[in-house]
Amino acid sequence: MTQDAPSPTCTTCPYCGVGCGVLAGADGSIAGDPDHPANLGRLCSKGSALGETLDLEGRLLAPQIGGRRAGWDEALDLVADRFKAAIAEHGPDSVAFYVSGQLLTEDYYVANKLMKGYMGSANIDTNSRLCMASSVAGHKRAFGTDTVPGQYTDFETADLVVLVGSNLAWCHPVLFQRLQAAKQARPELKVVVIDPRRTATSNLADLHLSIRPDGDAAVFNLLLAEIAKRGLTDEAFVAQGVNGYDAALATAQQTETTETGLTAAELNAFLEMWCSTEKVVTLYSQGVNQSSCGTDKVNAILNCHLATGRIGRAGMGPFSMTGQPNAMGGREVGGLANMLACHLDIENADHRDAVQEMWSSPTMATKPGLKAVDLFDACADGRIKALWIMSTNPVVSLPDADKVAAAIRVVPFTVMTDIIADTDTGRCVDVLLPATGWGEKSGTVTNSERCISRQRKFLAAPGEARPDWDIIADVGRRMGWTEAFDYRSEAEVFREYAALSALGPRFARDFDISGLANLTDSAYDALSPTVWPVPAEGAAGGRFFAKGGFYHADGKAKMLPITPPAAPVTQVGFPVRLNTGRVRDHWHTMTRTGKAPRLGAHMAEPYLEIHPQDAEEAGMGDAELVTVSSPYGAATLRVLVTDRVQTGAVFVPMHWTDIVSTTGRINAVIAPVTDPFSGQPASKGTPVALERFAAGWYGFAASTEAMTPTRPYAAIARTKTGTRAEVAGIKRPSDWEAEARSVLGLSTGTASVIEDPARGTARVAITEGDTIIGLFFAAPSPVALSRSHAVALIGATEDPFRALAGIPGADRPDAGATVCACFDVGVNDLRRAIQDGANTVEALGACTQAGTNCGSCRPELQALIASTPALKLAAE
Ligand SMILES: Nc1nc2c(c(=O)[nH]1)N[C@H]1C(S)=C(S)[C@@H](COP(=O)(O)OP(=O)(O)OC[C@H]3O[C@@H](n4cnc5c(=O)[nH]c(N)nc54)[C@H](O)[C@@H]3O)O[C@H]1N2
Ligand SMILES: Nc1nc2c(c(=O)[nH]1)N[C@H]1C(S)=C(S)[C@@H](COP(=O)(O)OP(=O)(O)OC[C@H]3O[C@@H](n4cnc5c(=O)[nH]c(N)nc54)[C@H](O)[C@@H]3O)O[C@H]1N2
Ligand code: SF4
Ligand SMILES: [Mo]
Repeated sequence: MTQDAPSPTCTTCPYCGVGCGVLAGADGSIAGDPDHPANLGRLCSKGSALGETLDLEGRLLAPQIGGRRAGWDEALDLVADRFKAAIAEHGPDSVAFYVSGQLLTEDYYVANKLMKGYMGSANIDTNSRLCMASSVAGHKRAFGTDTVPGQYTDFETADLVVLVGSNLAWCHPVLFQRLQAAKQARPELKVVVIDPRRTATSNLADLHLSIRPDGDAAVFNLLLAEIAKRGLTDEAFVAQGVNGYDAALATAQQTETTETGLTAAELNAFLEMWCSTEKVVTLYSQGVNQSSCGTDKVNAILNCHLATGRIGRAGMGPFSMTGQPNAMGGREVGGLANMLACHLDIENADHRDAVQEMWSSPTMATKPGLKAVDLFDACADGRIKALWIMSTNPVVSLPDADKVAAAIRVVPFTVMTDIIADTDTGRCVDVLLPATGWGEKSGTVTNSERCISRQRKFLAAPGEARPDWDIIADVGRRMGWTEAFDYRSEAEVFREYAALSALGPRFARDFDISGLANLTDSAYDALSPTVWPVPAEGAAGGRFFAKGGFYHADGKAKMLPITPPAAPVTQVGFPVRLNTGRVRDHWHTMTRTGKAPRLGAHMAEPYLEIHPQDAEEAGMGDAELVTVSSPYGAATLRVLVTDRVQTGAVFVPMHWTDIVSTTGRINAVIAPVTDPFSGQPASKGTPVALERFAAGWYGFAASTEAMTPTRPYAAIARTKTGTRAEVAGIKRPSDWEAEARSVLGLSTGTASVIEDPARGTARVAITEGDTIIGLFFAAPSPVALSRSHAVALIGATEDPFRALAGIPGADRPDAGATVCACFDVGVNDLRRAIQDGANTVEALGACTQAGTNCGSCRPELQALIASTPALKLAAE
């Protein structure tokens, strides 16, 4: 008898805030869920590669205390005792949780209840402070609550989509693809990108505004003034539902075009498009939020939508794009130190009392807790005696990151729950607790359009790992609160939370999912994607604010007078502005995407984008190394000369850690400057100095072994057969074979060496029998050779000297750096195909397969097609 293959599990992608539905097979097969409203079957490169990240290598599989393996009882008793002791001796504000928008709603809910209602402090903050806090603060100032009014379909039905500080093509690829498809179907749909930098996203734009850094508020102030000038104010909407119009306009009218960094023609083109199009969506992301004036930028944008009444109707409205899979859910359950669950306010005694009553809790935090940056300051100065970090890696992601590492070590007792054994933060803590990861745990997440989706389990828990909510609840019980934390399933947690949300309407708040409070276990299991609100009675989902109905006490919204910063922040001695962000195929601190060889192949090392003029002035050549420093710290990175960035500004990705690089952890350099309203770090604008790194030699290595970063410059990436490394040193070694073996992590095998002392080059191959197990290339200048070819030779049968030739033979053309991660298609193959006549993305796909699976590389394919003839012209 044949057995049917088990049907795949319907779940949700654990990466970005688009929140795509995934069909996951127990065999690790991954496909997009055609029935999920966020993605309708599509997945991007990261989502498609999820199967490659599920292996157990590197996983934390048992609790550890001080580096030794411990049992759960011992570890959790210790956590409970130490938190209890700290509270008894130093009061509730001596303890803290630092949590994450990657926790599931159920995890988040239990952590928040334990800290705010039982330990009695609001010292629970989340990495969403680094991500969404300015949007939250801006929403609350304007709407009275943290509401995202719109829906994804608005991008498709709009006539103008303005992307502000968003690299949607790389960071929210599936939503970008939806926008791109809509534009293709309806070319009258126009796209504007506002970003100082040219990106894969700006390739789609009809207009790219390369504004002065932090020039956003000035642009939207000028827009508000223009709206008034043209008589486009929606008088009725404003009269009925908006306060503050006159003051906001009067301040906006003070703004000068020069404050934007744009020419009058560029600015006018934008004003004309916005003013002449009713259906406008303005999407904003980290270029807006991560700024010392982030909250003001948000309100400058909201002002324009409020003045015109272009909000909450199909195809129009402001849209704050969330980053993490459950950034939105965290905001709903009160993950931020200044919020209570269900969008209630910690500073409102009625709200507090009502939540306390529902929780039957012995105590309740009465004032906001410490925000992330302040929280780690309090660790450093000894105020925090016990700290628990969950599902975030602050030694990589917080600003002034070296100080954060030191601060964690100051705290007398520290715990971290993670899925990975060795992380930058894990190296600083006393107790490590193993969590189940994506595929092994179950619960809910909320995406950018307020859609609640289920993450479902399709794999067994590895080792002794347990779900986060279960670990937190266990500690609650061990601290003596047995009944309050007696949860037996995530469904039970969810029901309690949904019931609590009935407080939303009682206090005239937007968040209400009380209609889900009575879900049976099986109904919870089967829950299909659901947009909130879900009231106990009446219709669910939809948009907010089309007819007003805001959440300030008088039911009105508020426009705010915004004064843009006079000039971008500068500092004597640090003349360059450091902007940071993301790359297409990595997720944050790489603990998961770093495992997938095809994702590592897109960008294999940390880099710094610098304008050709600046590079020339600093005497820096492409592919050399540069040390970037601020008063806080330094990092050394590969130079990438490009006019995508403005002069005086450089861009560095945030992903590299001490685990995979010696000097790539850029947040050591970032200043701990925060927005005054939201407390969100200004991660996009640190004044820095640049200095060419005086490398005596550069090297490339590929090995069957797991290499570790050990040289003055080193960056390691996973390959299908082991690892690859970019390295550099100061003093040229005298024994290249020994150097190669040390870098490659190979003490056995036969070495074949080709040295050219006159040119300072060396090439070493290590073989075992006929098999190449290691290759090492060194030169006094950046090593030019086909990386993809060298990597492909590891584990292959090949003559070592032929391998060392490094230049592929005629039978093996060099594919070049990976562009399409799904089918491993390199840039050289693509250029050849373009020269052979494949001059559309579709034609390229037909002959190379590139871009035909997840589609994440399509913007790059488009750019390659555009640049290939341009290169020829430049040579003429
Ligand atoms: N591939 C990938 N995707 C991700 C993530 C990831 O790690 N990798 N992380 C997810 C998370 S948590 C988040 S928060 C989102 C972030 O998504 P995005 O916000 O789209 O990503 P970033 O690259 O951080 O920053 C966006 C852009 O802001 C620009 N910018 C810098 N300064 C300014 C300014 O003053 N004004 C304007 N207008 N723009 C400016 C930068 O040049 C950059 O291109 O991505 C999510 N998606
Ligand atoms: N310079 C600069 N810095 C930035 C940013 C920037 O643009 N520039 N962006 C900021 C933003 S927007 C964000 S969101 C942050 C992100 O920064 P982080 O949150 O620090 O980054 P992640 O790598 O996502 O960390 C998640 C951790 O949780 C672990 N993990 C995964 N699944 C689970 C699970 O189910 N349970 C538990 N307990 N652990 C799990 C992972 O192994 C990893 O260690 O970085 C911020 N920092
Ligand atoms: S766009 Fe990509 S990373 Fe984001 S949820 Fe969808 S598949 Fe995951
Ligand atoms: Mo984020």
